[in-house]
Amino acid sequence: GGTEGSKDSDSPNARTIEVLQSMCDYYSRVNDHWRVNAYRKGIATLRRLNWKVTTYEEAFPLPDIGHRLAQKIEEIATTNRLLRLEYAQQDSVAEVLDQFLKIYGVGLSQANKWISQGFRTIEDLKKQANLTINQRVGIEHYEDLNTRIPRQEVQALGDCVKRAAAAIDPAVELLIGGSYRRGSESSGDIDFIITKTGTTSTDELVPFLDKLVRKLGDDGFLTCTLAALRHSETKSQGSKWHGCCVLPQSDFPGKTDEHRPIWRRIDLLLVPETEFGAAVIYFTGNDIFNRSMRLLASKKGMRLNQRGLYKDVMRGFDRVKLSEGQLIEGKDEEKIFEILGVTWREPHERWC
Ligand code: DCP
Ligand code: MG
Ligand code: MN
Repeated sequence: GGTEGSKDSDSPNARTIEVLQSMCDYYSRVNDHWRVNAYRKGIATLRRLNWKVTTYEEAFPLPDIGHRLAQKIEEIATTNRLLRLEYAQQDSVAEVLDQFLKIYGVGLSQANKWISQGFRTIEDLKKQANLTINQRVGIEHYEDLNTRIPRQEVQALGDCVKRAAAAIDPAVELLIGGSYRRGSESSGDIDFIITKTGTTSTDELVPFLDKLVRKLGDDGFLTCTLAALRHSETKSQGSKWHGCCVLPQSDFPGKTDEHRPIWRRIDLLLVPETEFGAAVIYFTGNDIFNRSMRLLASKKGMRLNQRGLYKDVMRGFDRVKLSEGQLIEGKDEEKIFEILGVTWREPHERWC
């Protein structure tokens, strides 16, 4: 405490007290009440002394100082530090890092930057002025966006989107991919693949997406835009939209009790019909399954990406790609499996 602090600096055991107090603060944070109490008593004993305790043998006989505390006092007096405390501090930085990495859109470098600036909690970050708009969304809705979406709710959210889409253009097809298509009981987000018969380019679907996003925004279904990327900006990965949505109260599966609407992540991917099969494979995943499919294609002299399966891809040293090759199949998911010589795997079998 404050007044005791000024006394501590005069004590011959000032450094020992300081380190033990940090250890005590740590135990207090992890709710180890028994140790907090033991440390407080031991620290009180040291404060009353007018001589410096440097060895275990000197410390142990003192009131309220046991075997372990006496060892620590000797360690601090001889090395000026306490390894146990340093471990505890490292653990807590690792925990903070974990927490920061769970903020939507935050990577290792941003998380480390905040830690080096002294931020330790989500609350600390909330008070900080210069956050990007997306970081602010990730922080303000930290709990929501880290809560898995029950399958039933993915379905209900999907129905809202499909209803709005049908009102704009009934010929547009929407498929929920990702973990939902693999049959997961819960999902991290909702992934939509959007196409229309006869389309050969994403651009043909852009006006539809604009209308859909506007309508769902007006309905209060979409709550924020995190990224809206045009074809030209995604290195030909199609046009996509990332944002958040909430389920209208009236559509909540389950029913009666008051639900606070939970913010959910939603991704919308536009693909022309000619690329639909390859896009569905990609967006169904999982990521490890995707990697193994791509590797297989490359071993067979082909190339698979989210737009299609290509042949005659020329590769040089270290399998570096030299030419794009010729498109073999993009439209039909099953045909891509066939051409690759892979037995068809149902989406729920694609966890690896
Ligand atoms: N994907 C991929 N590689 C990445 C990211 C995504 O291959 N680095 C593919 C496979 C995923 C799909 O995109 O299954 C959707 O991405 P999500 O991040 O939404 O992952 P999931 O839907 O599989 O899981 P979650 O329930 O966490 O959303
Ligand atoms: Mg997903
Ligand atoms: Mn997603």
